[in-house]
Amino acid sequence: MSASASPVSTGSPGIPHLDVDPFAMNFFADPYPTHEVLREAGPVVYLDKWNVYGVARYAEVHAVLNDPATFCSSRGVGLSDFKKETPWRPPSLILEADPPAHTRTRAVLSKVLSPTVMKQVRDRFTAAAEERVDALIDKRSFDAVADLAEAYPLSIFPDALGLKPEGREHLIPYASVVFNAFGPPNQLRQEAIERSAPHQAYVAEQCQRENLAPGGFGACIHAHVDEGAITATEAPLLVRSLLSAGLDTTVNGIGAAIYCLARFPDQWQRLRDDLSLARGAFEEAVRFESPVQTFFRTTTREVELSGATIGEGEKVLMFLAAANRDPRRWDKPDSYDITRRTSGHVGFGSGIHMCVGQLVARLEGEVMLTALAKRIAKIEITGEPKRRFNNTLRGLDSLPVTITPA
Ligand code: 4IA
Repeated sequence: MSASASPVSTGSPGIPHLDVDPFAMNFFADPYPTHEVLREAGPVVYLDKWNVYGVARYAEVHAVLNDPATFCSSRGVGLSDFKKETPWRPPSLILEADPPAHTRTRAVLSKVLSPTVMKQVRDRFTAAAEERVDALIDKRSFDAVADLAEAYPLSIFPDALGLKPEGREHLIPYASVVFNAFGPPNQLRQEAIERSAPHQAYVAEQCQRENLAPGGFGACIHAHVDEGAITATEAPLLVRSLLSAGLDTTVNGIGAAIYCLARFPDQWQRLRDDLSLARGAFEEAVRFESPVQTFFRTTTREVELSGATIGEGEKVLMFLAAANRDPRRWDKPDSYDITRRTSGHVGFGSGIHMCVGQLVARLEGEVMLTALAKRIAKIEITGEPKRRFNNTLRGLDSLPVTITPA
C-alpha cells in the first residue's frame, strides 16, 4: 500500500473501501502518506484487508472514544472479537471492560497511580534520571534506545511496582506480545503469541501478592482487596495491567521525545533555554509520534457516524496517530513544537479509558528531559536509526547518538 492508492467505492453505500494494510511492514516504515489517504478518503472508511471500519480524522476518533456504550471495549480492543474468538490471555479487567465493571477497577488503579503517589516517587525518579544522564555523559556515544529509553524506565518502574530483581528481562518481551496481539493474525502476532509462554509464566507469578514488595504499586493494588473494592482473584490481573501497559509505552514515549529532540535541534535549544518546557516537550512527542498508534472498538448496536451507517458487532479501527496529525484539528500538524497547546491529543486516548498511568508516564518524561537538558548541549544522530516493528507500538530498535556535554 502506498499514498497513491485511491479509494474505490464498493459495497456499503457512501463508505470508501481501501485496500491498505495498516499492519504491514511497509506501512510501519512510513505510515504518514497512508494516514493522509485514510483521513482524506472520508470520515469513516472500510478496510477490505481485515474487514473492519476505520476512522483517521480527529473528530471521529474522538467521537468513538467518547461513546463507550456504542463503541465497547469488552469485546476486545484488538481485531479479535471476544464474542467470537477466545482471547489469547484472560481479558484485562480494565482495558477490555465496559462500565459498570470497568468503573470499579479503574477507580482502584486511579488511586494507585494518583497525584499523591507521584509526589512520593518523584525524587527517586529524578535521582535515577540524573544518574543515568551522568553515565551517558561519560560514554559520549551510545544507543539512545537501549541505553536511555529502555534503561531508564527499567531502572525505576519495576522497583516502583515492587518486583523482585530476577526475571525482569521478561518485561519488555511480554509487553511486546501484548501490543502485537492487538493486531490482526499476521506473522508479528502469531509468532509473538507462539513464543509468549515463558513471558506469560513470569508475569503470572509476579502478580501474586507474596511476590510484590510492600509499598510498591503492586502491593497497593492488593491492599484494595482488604477494603473490598476488588476481589483477591481480580488483584493479580490488575497488577498484570501495569506490567502490560506501564513499561514499553514509556520506553517508546521517552524514545519518541529523544528522537524528536535529536532531529529538531531548534526545539532542543528552546528546552535548554527554559527547562519548564520539559513536560510540554514530552507531551508533544506523544502527539507527534503517538507511541500507541491504533486501537479498536466493537459496535454494540447499529450506529450512524458522520453519515456512515455501521452495523452491530463491527470492529472499528481508530488511528490515534493520524488523528494527532489531522490538519482539521492541528496547525502545522507535522511539526514538532514544544510550546504547542497539545491538550486534546489522543496519544493517551480520551474519555473513560484514557490512560490511567498518564501521570507516571509524564513524570518519567519530564524528569528525564529535564536531566538531559540541564547537562547536555547537543545530541547528534550518528548512525541510521533502526525501526522496531510492532502491530500497535511505534518506536525505534536503535538510535545511535553522540552527545556534547554543556
Ligand atoms: C492491560 C493500551 C495499552 C497502553 C494497554 C495495554 C494493556 C493493558 C492496558 C492498556 O493489560 O490492562
